[in-house]
Amino acid sequence: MVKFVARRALAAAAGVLLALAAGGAVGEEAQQSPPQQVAATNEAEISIQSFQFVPAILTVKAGTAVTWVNHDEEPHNVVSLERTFRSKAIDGGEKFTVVLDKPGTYNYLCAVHPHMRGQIIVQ
Ligand SMILES: [Cu+2]
Repeated sequence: MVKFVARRALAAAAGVLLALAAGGAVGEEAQQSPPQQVAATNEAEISIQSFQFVPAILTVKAGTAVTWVNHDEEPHNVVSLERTFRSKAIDGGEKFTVVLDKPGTYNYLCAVHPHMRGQIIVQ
């Protein structure tokens, strides 16, 4: 009887130790997991709508991927006056993306409709 009680006590103590060990392990795991990282938002969008670039002037940080989205039904294109980039015809619903790494001012137009002009300032 005494032996039996001792065993039960031992088992209970072992159970507590196991629980503590498990708890400790979970705690360590939580501490070791890396902090949540927010995805870099180095992306910007320019709408082509009603034969205009919106916004006409866009300021971004160097390394930003700038995407033009043509919301018109007519095809447009995007041609850098500094010859930094030049898209093919962007059909309605299509997109064109360029990554601008170097700070500076980039002027562009739609060669199909040269009155359509825009500017991107890369900081
Ligand atoms: Cu156009």
